[in-house]
Amino acid sequence: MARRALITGITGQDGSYLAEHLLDQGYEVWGLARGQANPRVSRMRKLLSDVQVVRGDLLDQGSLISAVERVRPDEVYNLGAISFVPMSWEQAELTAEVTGMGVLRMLEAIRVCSGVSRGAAAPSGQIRFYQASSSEMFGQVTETPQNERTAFHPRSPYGVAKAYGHFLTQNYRESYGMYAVSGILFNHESPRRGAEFVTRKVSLAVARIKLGMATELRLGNLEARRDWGYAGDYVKAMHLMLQADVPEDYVIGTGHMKSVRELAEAAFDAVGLDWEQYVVTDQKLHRPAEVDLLCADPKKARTQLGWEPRVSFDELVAMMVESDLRLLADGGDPDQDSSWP
Ligand code: NAP
Ligand code: F7E
Repeated sequence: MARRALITGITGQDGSYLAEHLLDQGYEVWGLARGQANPRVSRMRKLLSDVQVVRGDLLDQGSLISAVERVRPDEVYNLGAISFVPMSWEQAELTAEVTGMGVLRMLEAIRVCSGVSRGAAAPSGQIRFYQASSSEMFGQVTETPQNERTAFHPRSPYGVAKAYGHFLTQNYRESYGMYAVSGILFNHESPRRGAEFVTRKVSLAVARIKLGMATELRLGNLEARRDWGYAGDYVKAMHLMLQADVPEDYVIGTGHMKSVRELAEAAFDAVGLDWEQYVVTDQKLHRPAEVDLLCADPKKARTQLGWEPRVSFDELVAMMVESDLRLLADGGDPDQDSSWP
């Protein structure tokens, strides 16, 4: 019988790539989707017609229990979150509820449905749980590069909520013997990245400028440095983590960092334009507390899981710019559901 996976955050960037990867591996894939008329669900159904949808919301404990009872998954991937860092200052409580408490609700749904209790041995054939932790937990970094033992100093309500989810996942593993792990993923991008994140904001603006549809690109802090990789590579690490004999947490990244300035330069270069002619900096786009740099040490994932990123920074930037040029040239609107590449 096919193994069954339940993915929260199925309408997001990672949900789509993970679902494709698991379908390729022969899984029966279920996606948890919220809302009664969520346009992102219709968009997802068009791209991923083999994914089955179960309704649920990370804010609603009962809905998660019902979803786990209905799907009876072998593996649960908790990717659902408020994931845009600036929004976490504007809606800090909602971020805590979805990105933080949502992890507790999902773990409880699994615990209750599997009949796990304190002190008793975890049943065999238990549901394996993956939590989407984030390099944002490192925040104001205490060492570079960052590994699984680096201390956390989150700099946003998002980072704080992720740290709660991270420690809780570890706690359920230690308290109940549950197979529950976190992947501490560094920034990963793709043509399916939301338009609010800096890489996609840049690739869309470069495409618009090249096609004569825009004349400038407004950015915030150009000096921030990130370790950017390709989402299609990173979802493979999520799956590998749940296949390991022993449940452990892993850092996933490339080990190389670039600044936002270098990102803009590479993207404009890809279409033969000079970034300095078009980029305008805007103080309003700076954050109340910035994460100045993030750089992964992915040695543990390489040696224990055999995981390696395949797509380089330059290939990623070229892929995103080319995809947005095609999308806009074909009359697509990145904000409309049907235009998701
Ligand atoms: P994304 O594109 O922003 O997707 C977020 C998903 O969460 C969407 O499917 C959204 O569904 C869902 N969601 C929001 N509120 C929800 C709720 N109340 N109940 C259930 N689902 C809800 O994020 P992503 O880039 O794919 O990232 C996936 C996960 O990895 C997130 O947890 C993110 O925080 C984490 N992460 C991402 C990165 C990265 O660089 N991409 C790095 C580290 C960690 P709707 O369509 O209903 O809004
Ligand atoms: O910002 C700077 C900004 O919004 C990257 C999420 O997936 O990765 C992501 O979080 C950097 C920051 O991603 C603009 O100040 C400059 O330093 O693309 P971003 P993020 O905040 O790193 C982590 C790992 C996650 O877990 C999150 O869910 O770029 N920056 N100018 C800008 N950023 C944006 N968005 N827009 C600008 O105009």
